Amino acid sequence: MPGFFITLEGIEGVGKTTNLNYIRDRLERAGREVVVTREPGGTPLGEELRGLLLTPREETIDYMAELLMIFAARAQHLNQVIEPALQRGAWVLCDRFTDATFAYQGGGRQLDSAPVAQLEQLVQGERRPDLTVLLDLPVVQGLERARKRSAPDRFEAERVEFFERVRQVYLQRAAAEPGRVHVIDAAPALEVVQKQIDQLLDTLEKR
Ligand code: Z5A
Repeated sequence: MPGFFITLEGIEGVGKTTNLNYIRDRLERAGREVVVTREPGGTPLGEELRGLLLTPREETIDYMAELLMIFAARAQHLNQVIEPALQRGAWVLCDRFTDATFAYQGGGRQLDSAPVAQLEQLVQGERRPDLTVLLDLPVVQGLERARKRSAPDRFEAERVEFFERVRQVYLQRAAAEPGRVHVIDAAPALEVVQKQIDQLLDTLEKR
């Protein structure tokens, strides 16, 4: 039986990493093989590209160059990690995927969404996540959580308006694809957020 591809999305500090680990633990307890990975990254080449993308630098990275680096990492990640795992029946949990590209490069950077969609088709073919958990939180709250945790990277140094555009694109995508993208209110205490995640997983585990 083919595996199942779950992605976690949201602005910074919404709790993607925390909840990814929570989902992994629950699936493993249910006896599933789980592959946890992230974007940009997930392979040696992808992790090098991630370093280039996230590290603040003096030279401004051209937005199209940024987009192509993200899809270069994604091509490697899909072919080396995600597709083989899904083919052998594993559940893949990925911290961010192409919804992030529509949200950050399309929304945040204000690049036209057409090249993002073209690259999505070129790199992924028909592959899309089976389920996307969108953790939604007001921008100020997300940035507060992220900044308490570590120094800002090249994206986190952006202004609040940038993240407002990112959040809006995420919410638009959720509204356009309600069967795939499930919005979870990430504002309450972690136990309350995880109760919402449990309800979602209960429906999946019947599969
Ligand atoms: N990027 C892009 O531009 N285009 C793309 O296509 C892709 C990515 C794929 C790296 O992402 C950057 O790459 C990202 C977009 C860009 N921009 N940035 N920055 P990333 O996912 O590695 O980085 P991130 O979004 O900054 O993740 P994060 O800061 O690690 O946040 P998180 O994983 O969502 O949150 P967390 O670490 O689980 O939680 C943050 C803190 O909040 C932590 O102390 C938790 O204990 C706390 N927390 C979590 N939940 C709660 C609740 N419910 N209440 C209170 N406190 C909580």
